[in-house]
Amino acid sequence: MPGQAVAHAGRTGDDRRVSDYRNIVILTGAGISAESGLATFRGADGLWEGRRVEDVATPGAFRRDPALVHHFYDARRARLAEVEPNAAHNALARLDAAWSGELLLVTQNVDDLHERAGSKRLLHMHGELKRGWCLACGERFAWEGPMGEGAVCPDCTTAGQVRPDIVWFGEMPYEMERIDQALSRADLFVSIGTSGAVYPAAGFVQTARYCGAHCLEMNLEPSQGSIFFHESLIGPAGQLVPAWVDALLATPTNPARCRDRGRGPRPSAN
Ligand code: BV8
Repeated sequence: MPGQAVAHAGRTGDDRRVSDYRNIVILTGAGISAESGLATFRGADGLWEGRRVEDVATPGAFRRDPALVHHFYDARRARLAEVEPNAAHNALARLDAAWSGELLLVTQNVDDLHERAGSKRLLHMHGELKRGWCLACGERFAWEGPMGEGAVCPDCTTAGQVRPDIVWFGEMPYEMERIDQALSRADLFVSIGTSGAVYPAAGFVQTARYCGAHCLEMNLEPSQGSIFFHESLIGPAGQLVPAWVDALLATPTNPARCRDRGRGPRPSAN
């Protein structure tokens, strides 16, 4: 497997064989879209570079200066037309199509590269650039092109009350019950291209581990939560993820050893 492997030996949950995995939860961050040409948040040319998060990604910022916030998100939405999913996105879509067990891909990203690669069992916990939310009627809807302050709601036709359907700091991420349910059933938790700086996403590894999952991260550098992972593969996602998916799909799952969640302890190995 390319990339430098750092195994944190002797932690519970690492006695698993690949063939034991049935239920998988994958978390992705901005790092998985970096090789497609999308800026990350904290990198050198990071999205937050020169901008205070508070000025563009909080409800307060939108009340204070909606034009600035719309400009920030309109530019990112327009950029999507100039980029394509990369080998890491495509590999996860392949896994989604081939994996017979449970699989949930939770992305912090608001870009549309996972779905353009073909991932189906996917949820955007921080919203999507290509969706809008009308604060007048509460409706949410697909949105293409610039939004701007004068945007008209396609449902109630109110003008000027449409905001990006994106989770800003201080706002509750989407589908947290569904995510917690999947984490509690996971045999394998995989984190790809995220710095582990933002909660509640940064806490998923602890929840998954606590529930007995084997935890693996693939990242260009150890994340802030690296200590909680059983394994860290350090390198570019575009290389690590396809090789990891190939290895996983090449391993016949051993249903006998798979943990039937909630139906008694897993049969002993020997
Ligand atoms: C909430 C949408 C309350 C907007 C985003 C506990 C402790 C401390 C603070 C908190 C806490 N709980 C809550 C908070 C506050 C806050 C928070 O976490 N603050 C941080 C800064 C300390 N959290 C919140 O406000 C959350 N809401 O808690 O609500 C609540 C609770 C209950 C009920 C009601 C309310 C909401 C947070 C969501 C904010 N919205 N995104 C937008 O996109 O514009 S967060 C945004 O930043 C992203 O979605 C993502 O989550 C985060 C960025 O992180 P990454 O994606 O990891 O990107 P980053 O650049 O940091 O790292 C990239 C990584 O990739 C690097 O490690 C790099 O090495 C690697 N990499 C780069 N290239 C590659 C690569 N890896 C592999 N291959 C490569 N090629």
